[in-house]
Amino acid sequence: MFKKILVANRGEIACRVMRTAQRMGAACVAVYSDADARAMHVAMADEAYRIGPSPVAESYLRIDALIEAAKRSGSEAVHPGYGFLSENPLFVEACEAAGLVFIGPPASAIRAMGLKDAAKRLMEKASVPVVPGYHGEKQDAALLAKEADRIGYPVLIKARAGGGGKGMRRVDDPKAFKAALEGAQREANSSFGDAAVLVEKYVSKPRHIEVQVFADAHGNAVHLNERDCSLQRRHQKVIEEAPAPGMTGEMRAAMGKAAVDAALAVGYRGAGTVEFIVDASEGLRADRFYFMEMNTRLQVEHPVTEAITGLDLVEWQLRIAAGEPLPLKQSDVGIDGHAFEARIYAEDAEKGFLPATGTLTHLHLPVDLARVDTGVREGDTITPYYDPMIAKVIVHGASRAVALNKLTRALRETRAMGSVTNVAFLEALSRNASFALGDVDTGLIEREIATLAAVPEPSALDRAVAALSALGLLREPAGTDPWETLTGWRQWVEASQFALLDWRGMQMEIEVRTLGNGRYRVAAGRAEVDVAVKVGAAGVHTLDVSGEIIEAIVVEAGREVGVFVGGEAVTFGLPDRLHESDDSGAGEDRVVAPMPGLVKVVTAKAGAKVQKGDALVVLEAMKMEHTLSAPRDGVIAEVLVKAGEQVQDGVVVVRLAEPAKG
Ligand code: MV4
Repeated sequence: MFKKILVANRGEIACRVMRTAQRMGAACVAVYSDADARAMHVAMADEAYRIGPSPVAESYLRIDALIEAAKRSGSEAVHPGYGFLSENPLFVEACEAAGLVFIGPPASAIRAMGLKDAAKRLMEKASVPVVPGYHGEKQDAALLAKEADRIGYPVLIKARAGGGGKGMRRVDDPKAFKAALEGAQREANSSFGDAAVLVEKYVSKPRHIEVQVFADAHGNAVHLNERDCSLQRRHQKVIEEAPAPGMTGEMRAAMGKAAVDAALAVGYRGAGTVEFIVDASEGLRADRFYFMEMNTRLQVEHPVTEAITGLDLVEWQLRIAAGEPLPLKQSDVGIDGHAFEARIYAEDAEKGFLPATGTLTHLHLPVDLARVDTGVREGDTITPYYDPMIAKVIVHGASRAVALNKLTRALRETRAMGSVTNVAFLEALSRNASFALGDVDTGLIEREIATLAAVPEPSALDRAVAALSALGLLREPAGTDPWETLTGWRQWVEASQFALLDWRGMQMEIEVRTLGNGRYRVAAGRAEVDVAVKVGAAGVHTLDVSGEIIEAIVVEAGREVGVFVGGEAVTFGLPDRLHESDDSGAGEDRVVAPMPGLVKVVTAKAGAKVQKGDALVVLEAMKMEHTLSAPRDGVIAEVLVKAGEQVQDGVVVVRLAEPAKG
């Protein structure tokens, strides 16, 4: 077994690989970019090396820097994780040239599976079922149109160098073929630098079922059953499960054999996944699955396979890379129960799943109910440089229904503040009726996105609890002196107090009338709520609302308060009244970042005279540029940021000198 392994990745997969490697007695070397200098995977490692600035092209994709770090650290092997260089044959060859063991397949296998058309030709030779279609080298339009007629409409045009659905065109009518072909070729050329396409019969009601395979260096190969990844949105997997609902033993054996044949056909070694598309229009049938592609890496969703087999797939990778034979024979591989994985992302489901950023001012993950693979901790910042994954929640149960119920409970227990997340969307999806029945297909999310992504207005109780928190009424009494417990903003009107809350830019004034003995009458808009509160520790309080006893978790983090009641999660902002009521215009002495982002340009200079509207700082956020301008004429007192820095929303970037008196 290796004594020292360099993990050429970041985030949750780097942590996950290190967990197994360290358990097996190997020292782990982490690599990090500037943005990751204090990241969790660096903290977990036995040693760590900086590989460059934050952008991936200057760090995690820098083959020379990674090889250099491996040599300097005396690593024997390199684990690539997934994404980044994990399927780059040049990286494999660079490792081997440097005398390092690449923990993964040979470069030849990666190349063989790299182009869809060649891969499909190879699979046909290995008698692996492929979608009826044309995968040839010839690309003239007339031939492709003739092939489409032979195949029979509807057909799908695909980029041979494509992946994840990019460059795909469905064609239902022969008259539309030429235009669709030209569009697909243009997109393929611009996205992949390769305009070649293949034409396939369109598989109706497609399900994505993939088979985990392992092969060693001694000619052995096994499969570790299948995973169903049909719950996708724009070709991004959202929730994965194993085994596939509706799978029969006969079909599992047929798909498993096909996957093993595919691996053997390319001289595979290590962990791989053979992706099939299944025509589920008449349920799952053993004669309706077709090879799509082979992923020559460990996949994000591998934990659901681990959950139902009881195996550690990273341990298998390390053992096989060290020359050991497969730990099990096919007959030893079993299935126990059912597992789901939900991917928690910093993304805004209501804004087309736009990636979000932010500092996780509060993060509570359901570690009591689920396996949680994460690469971030409370207080860490999700930056725009990398995939905004926060964690993977993996649950297991004796049956699919038990496991799905556990997934819903685990998602209800998940709390995050400081960045928008997709947790509410995932929880709604886990409770979707079709999904619960196992009636999954790749179009489910798109069909039901409106309800799944809807963000409900805060209830009157949510607003009441937030108001009590904002007024400091949920803090355990600090002492006997009433001034000690005077916290937060309050306007004393006889027996009434007012809290100002902000929810998604909408401000609301909430009146709280103290009735004594922990009882309050709260006027939240048109609704009035009578609530008795038993203040608990660590933000966990017990509410009595007209006789109903409800637990409320309340998290105060900076200028936000998170209210988690009855499975609903709502975050309110606490506007700074002082800033608001200030009439000296002092509020206009500061230019603040309106959202988290990257400082791209700083034109402001201390001492310079500026006019209202002059550009001072350009921020890049959400893949767009935002210019922060001077709020008034004046003189710049202080420039507080530099180009290249990350800033959170609300951070002061420029301060103007106080206007001259008089
Ligand atoms: C298909 C298909 C229907 N017929 N091929 C999407 C990306 C890549 N994984 C292959 N994809 C598809 N290929 C034929 N001949 C439908 C899809 C497809 C899909 C497949 C699996 C999971 C999700 C999907 C979402 C949209 C389209």
